[in-house]
Amino acid sequence: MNTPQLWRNARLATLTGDGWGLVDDGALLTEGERIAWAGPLSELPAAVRAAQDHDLGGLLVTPGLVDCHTHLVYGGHRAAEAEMRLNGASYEAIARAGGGIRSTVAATRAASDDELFASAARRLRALMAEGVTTLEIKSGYGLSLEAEARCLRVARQLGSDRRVDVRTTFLGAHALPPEFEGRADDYITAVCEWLPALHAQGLVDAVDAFCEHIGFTPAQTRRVFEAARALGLPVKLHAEQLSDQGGAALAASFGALSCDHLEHLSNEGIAAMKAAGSVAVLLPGAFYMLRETRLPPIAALREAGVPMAVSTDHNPGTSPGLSLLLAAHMACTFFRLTPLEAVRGITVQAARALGLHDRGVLAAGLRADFVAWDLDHPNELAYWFGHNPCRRAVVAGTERI
Ligand code: DI6
Ligand code: FE
Repeated sequence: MNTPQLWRNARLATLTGDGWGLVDDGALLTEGERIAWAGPLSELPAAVRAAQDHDLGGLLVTPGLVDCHTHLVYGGHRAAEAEMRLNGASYEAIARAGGGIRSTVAATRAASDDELFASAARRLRALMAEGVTTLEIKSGYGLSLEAEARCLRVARQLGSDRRVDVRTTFLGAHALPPEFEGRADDYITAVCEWLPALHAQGLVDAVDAFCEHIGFTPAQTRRVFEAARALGLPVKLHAEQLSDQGGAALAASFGALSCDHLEHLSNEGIAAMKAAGSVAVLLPGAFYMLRETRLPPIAALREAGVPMAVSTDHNPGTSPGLSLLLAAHMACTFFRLTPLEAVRGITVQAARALGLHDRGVLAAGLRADFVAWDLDHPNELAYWFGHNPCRRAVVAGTERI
């Protein structure tokens, strides 16, 4: 298992340092789950030349893609709601009328474990086919202890065959379930009580909340974060998506891994994120689907040196997309990220948004997660759309077929 394996005849884009890290006639040496060496084949130490050999046929090799913000596990879908929106109803109006997230909560509660697993697995296959090797999955469509646990268990199960690494995030504070109507503070009390129970079952890697006028207030969000902190769990936040609630600064004060969406982010929020080292996760799929016009403050984030990640935000309401490459493309066209920023945004910065420092670049000592593409240059990852150039993927040193 730990026999060194040589992966050669590749053009590497290591993404080490600040650039693409291009290496022509490159090679990777893996040992078990790790990269033991990466560089030009001509510089490979002679002693390891006897390793098992894989010819990558001249393909471009990048780090495996990381989708750092998804709501992949849910019942049903919301195509009819999307149609209502196209006929003039707003997302907020639908949410206030009990549709939106709540209708997915009802469908999720009604689904069997097998149905939840099967539908999420279908969606996951689409993401994996395009080179995703790590993804985050949030709960947030169960909204009871039992239903949230079920969704998190399904998420864990999706990663159990080790063809993809799944990180779970507890998003109990996503929406108010109908049984708590008019009692949002009581619901937050319940969420804070569920968290230790879920954590004790090994189901929670991070904690998230939806801080918004149609979600939860900053004060309620703070209570959730305090519960997370008491357990030593990292936090992240759906912040400043539809309005400026000061959520990013609040999350940053808890050392948040990331603040996500951020169309309405203020300068104070940017400064707080910079100081805390929080990653800005940009979600152009939701921006597109909601036909938003207000852009996240990309130039100010860039100037402040806040790392920017890009994700699908896959969910049935505002971003039913299953292409991380399309998200990267949209981050360039809509948000004006450079192709280098977008590609770093779906690799190294996305890993950082999950608190993972062992992946996202190709370097010795890191996880051997990489993808071989039928492309000349990595800038093409943010160029083509509706096209999948992924040819091979290796996860923790093992090729996935
Ligand atoms: N923000 C979003 O864009 C999704 N959740 C959230 O907090 C939307 C979820 C949905 O509409 O089902
Ligand atoms: Fe989201």
